Amino acid sequence: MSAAQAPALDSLETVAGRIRSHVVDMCAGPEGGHLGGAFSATEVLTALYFSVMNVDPERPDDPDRDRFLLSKGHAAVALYATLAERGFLPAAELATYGRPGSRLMGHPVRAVPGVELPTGSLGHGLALACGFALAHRYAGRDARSFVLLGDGELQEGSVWEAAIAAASLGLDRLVAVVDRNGLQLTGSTERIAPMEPLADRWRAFGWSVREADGHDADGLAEHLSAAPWEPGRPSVLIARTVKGHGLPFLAGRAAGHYVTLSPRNHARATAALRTTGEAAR
Ligand SMILES: Cc1ncc(C[n+]2csc(CCOP(=O)(O)OP(=O)(O)O)c2C)c(N)n1
Ligand SMILES: [Mg+2]
Repeated sequence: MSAAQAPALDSLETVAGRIRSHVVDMCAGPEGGHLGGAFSATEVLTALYFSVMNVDPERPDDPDRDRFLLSKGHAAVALYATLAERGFLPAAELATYGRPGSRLMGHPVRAVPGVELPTGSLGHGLALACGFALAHRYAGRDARSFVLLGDGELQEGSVWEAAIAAASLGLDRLVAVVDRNGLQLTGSTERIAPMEPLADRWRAFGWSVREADGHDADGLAEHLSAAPWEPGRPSVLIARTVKGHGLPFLAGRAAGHYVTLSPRNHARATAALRTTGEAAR
């Protein structure tokens, strides 16, 4: 592990708890936020930024840094909270989220330190990450490129076009994670457009595939650190997650996709997180 990786004084679980707490606060503001998909992705982001990726908030433009793209850019609140916890931006700035003049908008833009490219229009992140991986190869750099996709997002044809390109180019420094929470905007992914057997689909496209508990940050970190899992193949980790994980009144419900938390629900969410945090200690 290089000096640029992981100021791992706290457990990944503790860090994930702090990220969730920031997200809840942001979602109680006037803009609201995509809380469900932020909470399903929290451990993936925690593992990447606090254990796996070679990034340094003091040198955000280091050409050798690993790259990350939040292809499911609507989960911006989780990314902002993670970047703040990792030191890319002041935690106090999170209070500006969604307010006039803030650089923390509903979807991430490059004005935010640590954000590589703007995302939010689903279906583009994998192709962009392929571009990073190819550029690194041409430059002779060892950096890895990570991208987080939503499972509903997989309905975009451009994802599979990029999957074909990545495999045929043998981009084994490219690592995709699918947030497999089983829900998209309006309901169940399997009812709207069945994707199973998802792992076999990726394998058929020439990718090296693993599946894991998407809320076990340590397990995720182990898998992601070890990528590439097969030389010459891009890697995809299917992270089994729950949308709104950790909030009993929203978990697993499409209604949690986008919320503006009322003062009452803000208090309920904060209490639920506190209980989870205490149970973890
Ligand atoms: C091209 C495009 N179409 C539609 C949307 C609107 N939209 C935002 S989130 C979302 C659902 C995404 O579901 P999924 O990828 O499963 O994300 P998650 O469950 O992780 O929130 C949609 C349709 C968009 N951002 N981009
Ligand atoms: Mg989903």
